[in-house]
Amino acid sequence: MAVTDHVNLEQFMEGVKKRNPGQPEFVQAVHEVAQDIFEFMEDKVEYHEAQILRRIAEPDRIVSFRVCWEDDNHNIRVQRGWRVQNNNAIGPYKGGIRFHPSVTESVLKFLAFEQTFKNSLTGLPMGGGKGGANFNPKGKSDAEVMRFCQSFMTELYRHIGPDTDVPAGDIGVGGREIGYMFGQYKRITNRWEGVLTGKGQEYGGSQMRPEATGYGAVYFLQNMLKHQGKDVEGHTAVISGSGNVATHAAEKITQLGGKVLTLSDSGGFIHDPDGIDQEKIDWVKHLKTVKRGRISEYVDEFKSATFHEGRPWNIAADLALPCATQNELNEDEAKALVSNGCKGVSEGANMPTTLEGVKVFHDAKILYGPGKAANAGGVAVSGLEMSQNSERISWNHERLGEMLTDLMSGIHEKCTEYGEQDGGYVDYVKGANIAGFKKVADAMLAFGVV
Ligand code: NDP
Ligand code: 2IT
Repeated sequence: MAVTDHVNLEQFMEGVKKRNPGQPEFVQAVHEVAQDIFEFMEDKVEYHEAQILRRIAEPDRIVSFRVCWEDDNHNIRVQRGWRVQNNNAIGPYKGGIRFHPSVTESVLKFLAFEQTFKNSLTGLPMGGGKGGANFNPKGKSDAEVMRFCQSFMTELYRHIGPDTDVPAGDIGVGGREIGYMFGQYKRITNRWEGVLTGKGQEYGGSQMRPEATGYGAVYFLQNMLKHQGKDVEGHTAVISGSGNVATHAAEKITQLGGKVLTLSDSGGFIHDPDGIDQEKIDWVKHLKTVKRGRISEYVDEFKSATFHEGRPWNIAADLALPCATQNELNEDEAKALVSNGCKGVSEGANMPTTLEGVKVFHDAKILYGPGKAANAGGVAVSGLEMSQNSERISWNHERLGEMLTDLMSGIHEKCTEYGEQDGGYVDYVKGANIAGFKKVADAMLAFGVV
């Protein structure tokens, strides 16, 4: 076939499925992007000729490795670790590390693929990567988590570096795990350098990184609402998750005068009709990061709330922020949100809504901010942490807060540039996909065939 006889979307997706058997999450993420990019590329022969989308959907490199560690009962345990380096056209690979039993190569490939577009949207020089292991930190002692992190880094260190690949946190990886991994990297290499972000304040971390993803997802929502002349104030919100992203999203919704009704974890959700105010959010943060407890314990402490199995999307609210994990909001749940009057959805998590669920939001023409735009505040502040480490400087909380709000407004603007439809409705998925793709694609064109 001549290069200009380019394949259509269906043929492209057939190829992706064939080359990635048993990897449904990766195929789903590529499909969501390819739908928009094929339309965008229709009259752009140079992208077809250079096979740009095909190249972005083929990770530059995947490293997979054995992670051995000893538990407190002296049993030898074996896990599998990965780093997926998807694309470094516009900067060093950058993206989180996830420790969760559900981690597979497919999950990490979808996350690294999404990260490539997300990082491009921030406007900062960062490529896309993701890593992790099928390790379950739940119920493990600090000493076990430390030994696991050290063993993980003993292999990972040779594949990363401040100008090569800069990991950070994600599900199951927070301040504690980043500390253990940074300590091991430094010990092996004898170098203090900004190789990880999300570090503690004492050793080069950004003052705003813990809050950045959740706050950013709310700023993105605020931008979407403002575009329609509305605001967060006076609105109710349902939020899933109770980790880093969910608690900080709840905090910012509350600060802006909204009322948060739910939080969740893998055991179920709590519904507090009185609202989850700052005092309750602080209690949840302590429960999750210090006591490492379950969200069901909330109802023992706060009598206004009830605990339910399942997910919170049937609770009526004006706004919804899925902040737990992928595919946690399906078609029926999307329909329930819409019929209960939901006006806006902002994704703190990565790909939390199924493709069918996204269609429901688009058909109903409600505001829908996809993760790669809405949750980009986290990696954006990671980018600022990288700059601070390279320059040996430190910005304060206030300055970083201004930078984060500017970054989120900038991402919103890029989405509207490419996503605004006739009649004024903004397709934020299309806007994010095209704006994110274009920068990476143009850089790749400049490099020739590599
Ligand atoms: P945390 O580990 O801090 O919290 C994860 C939360 O999601 C917990 O409440 C957890 O419940 C819940 N959860 C995880 N897996 C499942 C599951 N399979 N079913 C139901 N609930 C689940 O992670 P983060 O808050 O950092 O990450 C949440 C989401 O945000 C992820 O999709 C992540 O990729 C995304 N994200 C994170 C960023 C960051 O800066 N941290 C940046 C951008 C996106 P439980 O305790 O029961 O496991
Ligand atoms: O999904 C994500 O953007 C993250 N987990 C954060 C990545 C980062 O490098 O800060």
